[in-house]
Amino acid sequence: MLVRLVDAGHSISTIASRPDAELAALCENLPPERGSFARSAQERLSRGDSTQSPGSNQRMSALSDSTGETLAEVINSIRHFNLDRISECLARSQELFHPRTFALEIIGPILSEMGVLVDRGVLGISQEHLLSVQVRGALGAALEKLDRGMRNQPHALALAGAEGDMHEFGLLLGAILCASRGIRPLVLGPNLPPQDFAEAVRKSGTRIALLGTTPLPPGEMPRTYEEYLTELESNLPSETELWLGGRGDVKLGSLNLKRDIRALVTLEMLDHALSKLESQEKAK
Ligand code: B12
Repeated sequence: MLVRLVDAGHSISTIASRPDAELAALCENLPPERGSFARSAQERLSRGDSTQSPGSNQRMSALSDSTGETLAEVINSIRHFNLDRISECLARSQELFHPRTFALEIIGPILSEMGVLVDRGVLGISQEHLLSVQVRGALGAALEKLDRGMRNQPHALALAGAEGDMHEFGLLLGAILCASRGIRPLVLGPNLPPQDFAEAVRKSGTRIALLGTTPLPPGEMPRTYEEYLTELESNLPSETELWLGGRGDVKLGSLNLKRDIRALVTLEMLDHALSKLESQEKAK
C-alpha cells in the first residue's frame, strides 16, 4: 500500500505514520497504477536503461524496479521491524541500479526520510540504529564490489570525517560516487584526528583530501571545523587539493590557509566535480 501511495505522489514522511486502515482507504481513491510502478526490470533490461547496474543480468528478470518503490518498501519494512525484507530490498536494488543511482536515489533519500521519521517519533532510536547497520552493510558491499575492479590503480581521493563526528554515510556515498567514475577512493571513515588524516594522505599519495562535515550541536567534537581544517592543511603535502563536503558549520571566511578549499555541499556537487576530474583523466 505504502508503495502504491508513494508512487502516486504521496510523501513517505506524511503517510508512514498513518494506520493501515487509513492507507487502505487512500489506496482505494487512487487512479489505476501508473506505468512506472508496474514496469518490470526485464523491460528496463531489454531497453538497456542507463540506470541499471553494468552487472545486471537475466537473474533480475523476476525483480521489481523503481527507486520510489524500493524506498517505500524499505521504510515500510523498518516500520514493521522486518529486517530480512530490508536487506533483501537493499541487496536487490544494489544489483538492479547503477551505483550512482543506488547512492543518490535510494540510500540518500532513505537516510533523509529516516531522519524525518525519527524526528516525528514514527521510528524509534532502535529502528534508526537497525536501519543504519543495514545501510552501512549495503554501502560497504557496493564499495567492495566497485573496488575489486580497481585493485591495480592508485588511490586518488581520500575521504574522512572529523574527530568526534560519527556520521559516515556521506563519506561512503561520496566514495561510491568516486569509484563509479573510475576514481579510486581511500575511505578513512569518520572520527579521524587531523594529523592522522594528513598522514594517510602523505603515505598513500592521494591527490585530493576530502573532509565530510555534519551540522552537529556544539560540544560533539573536540575542535571546531576551522581548527580542524587549519591543523589538517598545515600537515598536508603542498600539492594535495583540499575539498570539503556536507553541511557542517564551517566558517570558511575566517580561515587563513595557504591553499584554496573547494566546498561541495551536496553529493550532487561532488558528483559534478568528479565528472570533470574523470574527463580530465580521460583526456590525458
Ligand atoms: C544516521 C544518523 C546518525 C547515526 C550515524 C550512523 C553512521 N554510521 O553514520 C548515529 C546514530 C551515530 C547518529 C548520532 C548522532 N546524531 Co545523527 N543523524 C543521522 C541521520 C538520520 C542521517 C545522517 C546521514 O548519514 N545522512 C546521509 C547524508 C548523505 O545526507 P545528509 O546528512 O542530508 O547530508 C547532505 C549534505 O550535508 C551532504 N553531505 C553529507 N555528508 C557529506 C560528505 C561528503 C563528502 C559530501 C560531498 C557531501 C556530504 O550530502 C547530503 C545531501 O546531498 C541524520 C538525519 C538527517 N535527516 O540527515 C541525523 C542527524 C545528522 N544527527 C543529528 C544529531 C543531533 C546526532 C546526535 C548528536 C544525536 C544523539 N544525541 O545521539 C549524535 C551525534 C554523534 C556524533 N558525535 O557524531 C542531527 C544534527 C542536527 C543538529 N545540528 O543538531 C541530525 C540532522 C538529526 C536531527 N534532525 O536532529 N546520527
